[in-house]
Amino acid sequence: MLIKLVRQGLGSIIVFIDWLTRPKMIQRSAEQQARADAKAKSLKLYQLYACPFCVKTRRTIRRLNITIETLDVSEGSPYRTQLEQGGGKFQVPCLLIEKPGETTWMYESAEIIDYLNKEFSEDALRAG
Ligand SMILES: N[C@@H](CCC(=O)N[C@@H](CS)C(=O)NCC(=O)O)C(=O)O
Repeated sequence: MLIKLVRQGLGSIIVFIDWLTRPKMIQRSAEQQARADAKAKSLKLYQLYACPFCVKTRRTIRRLNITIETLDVSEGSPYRTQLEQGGGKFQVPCLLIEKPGETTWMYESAEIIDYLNKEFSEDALRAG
């Protein structure tokens, strides 16, 4: 109970600091932004609002100026079950990457951030 309260308190502080220090969004040409928006549609982020690793991942998403659907996996949420069954374990953040004929459940914030930075770089977007 106490641990849960401390966790929630720390989580709220992290979210507040994140809000105060929001990263600047990169700007693209309209054409490149349309490519980025289309590409981001194949992604979903399973997450918890106040989880520090999720905050870190959402900061990258904001900086990259993309919209990725976020699915909250709080207790009782159907997305929690989806994550456990699809990805094989309960851990957030987890990025679901859906490509024709291929589904990937990517865990580990560092790996997700690295993937997003590469996929949404100007060069990758130009290459299509
Ligand atoms: N090394 C992982 C750590 C992620 C992590 O510890 N996430 C916590 C939430 S902040 C979690 O999902 N814990 C599993 C649980 O609570 O059962 C990362 O960087 O993504």
